[in-house]
Amino acid sequence: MRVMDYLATRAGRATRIVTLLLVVGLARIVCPALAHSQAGGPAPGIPDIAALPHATMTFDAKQGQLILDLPPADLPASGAGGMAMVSSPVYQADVPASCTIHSSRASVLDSAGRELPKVFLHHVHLSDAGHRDLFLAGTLHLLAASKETPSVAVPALILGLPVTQGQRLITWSMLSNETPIAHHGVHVRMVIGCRPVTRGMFGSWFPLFRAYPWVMDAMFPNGRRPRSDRSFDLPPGRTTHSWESRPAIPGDIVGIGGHVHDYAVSLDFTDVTTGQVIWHVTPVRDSAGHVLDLPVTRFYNWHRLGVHIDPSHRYRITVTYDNPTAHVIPEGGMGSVAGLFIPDRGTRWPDVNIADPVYQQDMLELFGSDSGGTMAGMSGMKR
Ligand SMILES: [Cu+2]
Repeated sequence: MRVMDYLATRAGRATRIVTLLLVVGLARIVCPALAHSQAGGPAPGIPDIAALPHATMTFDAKQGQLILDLPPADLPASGAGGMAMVSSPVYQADVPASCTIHSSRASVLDSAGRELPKVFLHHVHLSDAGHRDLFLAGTLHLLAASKETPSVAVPALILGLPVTQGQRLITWSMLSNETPIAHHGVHVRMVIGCRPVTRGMFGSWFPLFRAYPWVMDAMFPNGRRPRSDRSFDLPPGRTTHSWESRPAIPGDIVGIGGHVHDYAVSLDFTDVTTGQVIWHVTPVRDSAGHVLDLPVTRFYNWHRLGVHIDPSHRYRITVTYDNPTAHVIPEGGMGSVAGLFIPDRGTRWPDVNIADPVYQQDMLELFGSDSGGTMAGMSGMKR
């Protein structure tokens, strides 16, 4: 464990975090809250995934649960007016049994196995090292949780994210301690509801749909990882950021939600090829411009599965801010959309292409130095 022990700025800007939780299910945290690496120095390169240290993943067939346990860490007490942060290395974890994921819950356990308050969990991530993301050539991000993330679930017989025995996943976490008490041997556990792949006449019918999480960020392809920075400065007045890409495979988007900070005025997801605005949302704000809520949209009903997207089209995320103050708000803006995606029948989820520069950048960011840095705005975040 590398330990970063630094002070969080108490008087940070009032950054409202709208937790991204889709009505249809799987949540992802999208606010890294961490600023840039300051240590500098050469990138350490991309290590061999197969040589990474292991996290433990077991399968409880009776309960239909994958249990992921990251190795324990020591959590120092917070300093005066600030919190201690501990960032884990990246671990590998092999899937012990084939199943379809339909729920997840993350917790932090002490050395005696007792659950600690959720506030200790800054974030935990689980990715598929061998498959790419829908819109980005980096690794497929499966699950994430933070202290704001409630347990999430989708109907197990209708939707499920398939994983197969022996599939290699990667996981990493960050813990935070705001208390003056050090905790030793603390570890992160994810309990992942995963329906066993059953044989027999009807066993293979369920779940009815394979569902994968997807995300687009206005700062892609940069700063995808929680250790890097996806926020941007807000000068006075209007600021717009956008990013566009093609999905790797065709399918249906069945739900969409987003994440913005204060002074955001709109977030859009557009089919650039046809000009159709698939999703336009205006954050619910108070009179001072603070974001109170960001509505989530479902694209399915009794006669329609979702919005079909196709690799022959380009899609764009656009976030717009209007900063009413007279000064630049450093790292004040973020914009991302996320949801669930159901691939067309017969399509195979694509592997990563290790020669792709975007994949290489993604891995360099994941494995890059995370020493140093500040937590500007961290404690100013509200939800
Ligand atoms: Cu954010």
